Amino acid sequence: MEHNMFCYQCQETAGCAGCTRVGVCGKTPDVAAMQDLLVYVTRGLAAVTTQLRAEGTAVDAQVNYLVTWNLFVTITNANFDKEAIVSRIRETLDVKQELLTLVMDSSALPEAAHWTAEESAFEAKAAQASVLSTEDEDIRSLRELITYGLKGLSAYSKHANALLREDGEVDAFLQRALAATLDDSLTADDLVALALETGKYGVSGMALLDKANTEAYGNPEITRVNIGVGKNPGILVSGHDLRDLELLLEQTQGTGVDVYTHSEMLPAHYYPVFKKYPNFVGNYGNAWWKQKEEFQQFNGPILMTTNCIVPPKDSYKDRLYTTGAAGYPGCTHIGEEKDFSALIELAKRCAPPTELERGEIIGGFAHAQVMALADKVVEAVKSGAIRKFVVMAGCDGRAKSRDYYTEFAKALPKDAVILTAGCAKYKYNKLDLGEIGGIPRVLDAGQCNDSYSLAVIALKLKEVFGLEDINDLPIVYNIAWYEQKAVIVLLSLLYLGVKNIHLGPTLPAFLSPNVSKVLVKRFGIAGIGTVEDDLALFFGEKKS
Ligand code: SF4
Ligand code: SF3
Repeated sequence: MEHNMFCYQCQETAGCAGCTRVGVCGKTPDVAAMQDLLVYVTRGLAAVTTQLRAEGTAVDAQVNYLVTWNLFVTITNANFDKEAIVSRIRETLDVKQELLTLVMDSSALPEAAHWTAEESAFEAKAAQASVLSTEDEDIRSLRELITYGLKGLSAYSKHANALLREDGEVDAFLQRALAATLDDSLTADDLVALALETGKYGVSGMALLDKANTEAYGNPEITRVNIGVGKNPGILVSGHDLRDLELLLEQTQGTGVDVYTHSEMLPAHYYPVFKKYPNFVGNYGNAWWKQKEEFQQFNGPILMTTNCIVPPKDSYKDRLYTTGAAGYPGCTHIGEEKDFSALIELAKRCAPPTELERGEIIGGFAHAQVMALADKVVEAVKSGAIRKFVVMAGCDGRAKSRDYYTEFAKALPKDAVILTAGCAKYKYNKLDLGEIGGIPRVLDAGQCNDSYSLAVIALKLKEVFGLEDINDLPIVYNIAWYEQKAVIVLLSLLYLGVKNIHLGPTLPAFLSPNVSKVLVKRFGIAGIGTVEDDLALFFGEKKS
């Protein structure tokens, strides 16, 4: 069958199989083609840098940034701007050709390492660089599983880089693994091993970002975040980049413009350093997929620092700005000088945000805060006041089937505590689920990358309880996924030995039947069922 495009990297892919006409996310075939080509030339660049390292030649940090930035651009809902993507392809080809001259032995390099062309040839080449160009479905599945994990890892690396933190080993692995997805000599077993190794570096990448964030902004602490609005005009910041938020807060001081977080930026409120800004008012709205209504009602400028962008309505498109890896055609992109004055000036002419709701949500339960409460937590577990923790981290999305997570949270036994991170939390973080002995029943560690905190908490509890196996803890995993950052979180958990993870609302379309079988057999990965059945499975009982 003729396809206009092929993409199956996210949970909302058409028919749980692949977007072939246009992306459910709004990605058009021409943008999809340039994203495919960007991934292809980045794989080629990674093959060159991997060879250079093998020959003992150092690779410049700027090249590492180029690789991670390129992959980040191709994450679901990050960048819809064809021109921006084409210019990254050109830059990558230039850098690659220059580095190629330093390679001593280029005989084993794949075709992608050598390929270069004028822009007029990009479209034809993109068609050959499609995901479907790998014919064996299991090899394709594993190559894409690794690639999507690396995209997630790139996003987290880039955030750490923004805070002047880097890990050369993570970058070297990332490029080696990306290059390996071009290697036809690798078997399915080799690629399964590489996927797990990707998880290992996923843990390192998230640890690096955790260190970068906490050193820059302090350890997250229990915080009540206002979800109402004030009387001043405001700027709404979405995405995951805390450094962008910090710069915006600096630049808005004394301007009379307030700053609100949206979706994955909510956890910024939990960090001590951000609390010192008097105009950092609260969180507005919900997870990314509700932005069409909520951005319209916000009335002021919106800054998207990363994914997730929904193609904007005309009614607010001129108020939508992008920065970093994010982009949308027709929306102003703020460059690396991070001059936000245009947003501030626009905000001053805008009405204050329309109130959506009132109240507060509580969060800030990253690893240091939970460990500060360790005695209380351990006591509650020992006494039976807390029977189980349910990790419900991950992504939210627009699929109706995701109501499952709200219903599941509501129906949980009253002695169960939810551990969460990522925008999945919006499915239940405004419910009144109460607390157990002063411990709220929803413990929000932060953004999706802060799933690392949940792993640290699990490992610490394992130590405290003197257990041999992380799976002996009273913790079950019911994770929601949408885009590729969730893939690196999943691979990281698998690397840490976590078994029996439930993944929903549907299993990834990019897992072939055989690859799924391996994941089921080795790790007990499963989908979700009905709320009742899953409660029975996790707790051995029906609804409470
Ligand atoms: Fe489809 Fe998801 Fe790819 Fe968008 S990112 S084109 S929705 S699979
Ligand atoms: Fe959400 Fe896009 Fe994944 Fe960072 S903002 S968790 S979906």
